[in-house]
Amino acid sequence: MAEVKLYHWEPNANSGKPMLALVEKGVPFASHYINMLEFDQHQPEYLAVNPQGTIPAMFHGTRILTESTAIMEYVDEAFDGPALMPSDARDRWRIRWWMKFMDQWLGPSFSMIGWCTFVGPSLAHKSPEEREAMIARIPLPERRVAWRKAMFAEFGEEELAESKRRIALGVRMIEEELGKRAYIGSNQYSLADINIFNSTYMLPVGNPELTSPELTPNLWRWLKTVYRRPAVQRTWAMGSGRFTDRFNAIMGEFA
Ligand SMILES: N[C@@H](CCC(=O)N[C@@H](CS)C(=O)NCC(=O)O)C(=O)O
Repeated sequence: MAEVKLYHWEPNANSGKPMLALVEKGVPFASHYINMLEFDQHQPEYLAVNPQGTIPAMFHGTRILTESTAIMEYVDEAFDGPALMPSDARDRWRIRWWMKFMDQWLGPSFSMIGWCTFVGPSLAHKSPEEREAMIARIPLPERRVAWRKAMFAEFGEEELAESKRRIALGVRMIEEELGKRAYIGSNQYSLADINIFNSTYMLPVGNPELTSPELTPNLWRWLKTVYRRPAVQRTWAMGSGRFTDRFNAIMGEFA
């Protein structure tokens, strides 16, 4: 079998999606940790893999794949193991609807809040000159804008308020969806669950005002079910630091 090599950061958001899909399918892979906070993703060695300088990226043999959701679909189709898409056309459509919703509308809001409260402050120890030099190496103009805002605390009040509005609304929508069926988009665990879990698994500690057994019983039941999956636990055990610590703290509640 051709070797699979995954370039990823922590099991979180976009990096976590292909990690979790590979582990669910039982596909062995070589893990290349990219330290996003040290800007490994903008070093020439990684730009040779993905010239956009974003993670994740995956090699399957000599084939290189980018875009986290598209990689998950590839993983599901290219390898044996449990199917991560149902066979019913309407279920497949719902799953794709939810993944698009997360990737285009809700995910960027989670990301903005995370960059404002965690990613930016993690680089506060670097001098302004060092930060400017890091920004200058970023290939995508839109990522330069995001990094500048994070590093120099320049996110505007209006855009932060809009992200918070989207998160509150998104949580309500997921709660309603999970009142209709066992998982997101269908009655079987699928790529939509992997996609959405990667951005919502921290809600119990990050947004307890939005997510609790009382406020969102369906979402709570789903989080507990997904946290308990062996592949999910194996994936988060591959992480380091704050993300895995938080995962383990919440897992403690769900055990
Ligand atoms: N649409 C891309 C987005 C990739 C992306 O922006 N990843 C973030 C990490 S979650 C990243 O690489 N950030 C580092 C940077 O922008 O320098 C995907 O889904 O793979």
